[in-house]
Amino acid sequence: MTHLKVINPNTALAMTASIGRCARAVACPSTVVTAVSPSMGPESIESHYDEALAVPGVLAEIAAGEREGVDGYVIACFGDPGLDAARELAAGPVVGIAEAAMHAATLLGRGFSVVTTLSRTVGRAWDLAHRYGFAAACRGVHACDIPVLDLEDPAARKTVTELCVAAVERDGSDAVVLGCAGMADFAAEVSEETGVPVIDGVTAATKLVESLVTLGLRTGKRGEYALPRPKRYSGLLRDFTI
Ligand code: 2AL
Repeated sequence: MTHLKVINPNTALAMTASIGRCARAVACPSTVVTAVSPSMGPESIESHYDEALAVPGVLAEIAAGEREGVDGYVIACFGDPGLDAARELAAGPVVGIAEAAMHAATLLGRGFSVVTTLSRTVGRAWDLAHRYGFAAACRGVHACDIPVLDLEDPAARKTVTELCVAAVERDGSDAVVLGCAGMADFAAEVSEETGVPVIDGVTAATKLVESLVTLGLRTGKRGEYALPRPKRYSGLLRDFTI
């Protein structure tokens, strides 16, 4: 049995439930998927401030997962908050949804478009495309200007779908990457309307982590991703002392 922990770094529990359903829909029958939100943090992540303050909650969930013997983790927010720090804490693989979706997109076509939430998140998506080595394949990042928690509204699905169709046309893309975990259940519909593969990072990261665990591959612990050196943490962060 493989135990995967899918961490929604925001505290919106309805979104966590939807993320869990999407991950379970693609996981093998022998894989147990636990979907969680941290006990502290922002209710949605759509700024650098939100992202920075989401990271302690994500790391607390990774630390708890290590005590529970979790085999691998998905960080289910498109900014991939705390990814490197999570890898330092975890023995098993940790994959972010932006990272997984961009990797998958480049296996399916030459160029992809990202459709994200607010305009202010466009820069972060580009930062990640550069970081992961996919800046040349990323043909455009487009914002629907719908806040994360409003994606549940049925009208949002239509707006996102229309933007994806326009993005494929404008960018000449071969694939679309959905830029928010709140769009996880949009992929089939958007794919039908655009006629191109549409990658939701939650499902892509779930299958990627599951594959790495099946292959017996774990996070490299020799250097940068070794457990952090023990030291005191003070104030609100005192419980983060290793
Ligand atoms: C996200 C996401 O995936 N979860 C969240 O709270 N914010 N991404 C985004 N582009 O706004």
